[in-house]
Formats: sequence, C-alpha cells, structure tokens
Amino acid sequence: MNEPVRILGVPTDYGASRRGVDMGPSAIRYAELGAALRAMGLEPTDAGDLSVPRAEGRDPGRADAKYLPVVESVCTRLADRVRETLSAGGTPLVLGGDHSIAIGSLAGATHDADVGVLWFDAHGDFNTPTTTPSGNVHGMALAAALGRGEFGELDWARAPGLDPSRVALVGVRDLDAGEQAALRGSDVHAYTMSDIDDRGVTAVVADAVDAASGGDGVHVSLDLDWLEPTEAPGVGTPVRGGVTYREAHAALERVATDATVRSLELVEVNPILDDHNATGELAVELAASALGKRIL
Ligand code: 4U7
Ligand code: MN
Ligand code: MN
Ligand code: MN
Repeated sequence: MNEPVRILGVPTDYGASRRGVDMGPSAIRYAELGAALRAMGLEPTDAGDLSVPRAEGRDPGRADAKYLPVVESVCTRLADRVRETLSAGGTPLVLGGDHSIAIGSLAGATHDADVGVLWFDAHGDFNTPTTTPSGNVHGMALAAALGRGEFGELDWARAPGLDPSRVALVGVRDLDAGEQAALRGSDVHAYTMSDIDDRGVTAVVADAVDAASGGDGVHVSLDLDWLEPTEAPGVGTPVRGGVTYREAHAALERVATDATVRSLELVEVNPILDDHNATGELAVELAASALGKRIL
C-alpha cells in the first residue's frame, strides 16, 4: 500500500433509487475513520467531498439508465481525483455514495496501470441498460467499467485495460437473469455465498486475490450489503444470507496480507436506514482491516 491514504468523499445517490446513501461519507467520517487509521500509524489526509448537484426535482431522464448524465459528471471528476492521488504516490480511499461511483474509481485507478478488482457485494452489478430491471446505474457499475453493452462506446465509463479475467466478485447471492447469463459467458471470476459455505471465506478470498493479482495491484470495492443485513442494516438493497461480522473481517484481513491494495472504496452506506450508524462503523472497521490493521 502507498501512503498517505487520501480520503475522497462522493455524496451521491443518483445511481440508486433511494435517497440517503448520499449521506454515506458523513456517516463514515462520523464513525471516526480518520482516528481509526491514525491509530494504526497511518497519516491519512482528507480531500473533502466532490460537489454533487441536489437531487430533488431532477428529471431521471431515460428509464433504462436513470440520471446517467449526472453519474457521468460525478464519475469523470472522481476519476481525475483518483488518478491524481495515485500519481502522487497515495492510496485513494473513496467514500460513497452509491456503487455507481466505482465507474469513476476504476477509470482513475486503471489509468496507465494494470489493475485487478476485488468486488465484495451481494449483487453482481453486471446489468446493462438492456438487462436492468430497475434502471439504477449502481446495478450496472461493474459491467460499465468493463465496457459491456452500450458502455463500450462511453469513454468516461469504460476503464480501458481492465481485464475481466482479473476481476473477482466475492459473496454474490442476488443476480438478475440477465446478469446470470452475462456472468456465465464472461471471464470474470464469481464466487458465490455457496462457495463461501462450502470452502470458508478465507479460502475463497485467497482464490479471488490470486485471480486479481499479477499486475500493479488491486482495487477493492466494498458494498456494505455484502454483509448479513442484521450486521449492516444501513444499506438500500439488503439481501439475507450475507457474511457475518467475523467473516467480513477475516476476508479483508486476508486481502491486506495477500494482495497489494492500490485503491479502496466503501459504498452503499445509508444512514437513514441504519441502526445508530452501525453500518458506518462497520465500514470504518473493515477499511482498517483491508489497510493492514492487526490485532496484535
Ligand atoms: B448494488 C438490482 F434488480 N440487481 O440492477 C438492479 F436487484 O450496488 C440491484 O450492488 C442492484 O447495491 C444493486 O437494480 C446495486 C436489482
Ligand atoms: Mn454494489
Ligand atoms: Mn449490492
Ligand atoms: Mn483469471
């Protein structure tokens, strides 16, 4: 990992259908992200938040890719910040916001670099405007970064050089029919919750890290709905059957020891739906684990 860790907030919810996830960066900072990283001996800097236009009264535009022009504006600016942070030798720690911001993080992270991806999520985020049941871009973020479907023609969305065979989804348990077919036909590695049941979370994460490694490091994309909703209630699209508190830590501790973490993002924290910021606090703890926090 490079230092310093640089915190970049992206208070947006245009990629999701529910308000509230735009407050994720505040909730994660309120849970003392900075202090947690300093306690590990890191010296994080906080670059503040990107400015995101107010959502009330805005027209979603096309139904199969809602608010796409705003998503483009946010992601384009985020990509620049991530790229600048990396070229200055820092580690971007991006706070969402909904998962559409991964399109920007990945565009920035893959600029002039060969990057693998570890995508921890209940969902595949592998829809395109053709397959989406909701029109929400957060459910298309990974497909967009890989340039699938019409995203192949959108230069701001496609992360050039991202190799599907170096992308691993971990803990997936809710795929739409179109996503299932698309994933089966792609080189993306998808490890389901059933794989975790059978083999244990650390063995599965070790395989995912292997798949994503070999280049200049990995981008870790952590959607908090990856966890069991009783552990992480503050998310917009909860799905039962997620990993436990302890499994989540074991997974990200394994990432810290086995992978070269180049950039990290924490997404989909929705404080309006949360239980006294439990999910914000969990996001902080898991970021610390991924960045190398040790118990002893
Ligand atoms: B998240 C969904 F239909 N697949 O496309 C969709 F179930 O970033 C959910 O992982 C997407 O939280 C969830 O809208 C996106 C739906
Ligand atoms: Mn997601
Ligand atoms: Mn999800
Ligand atoms: Mn592979």
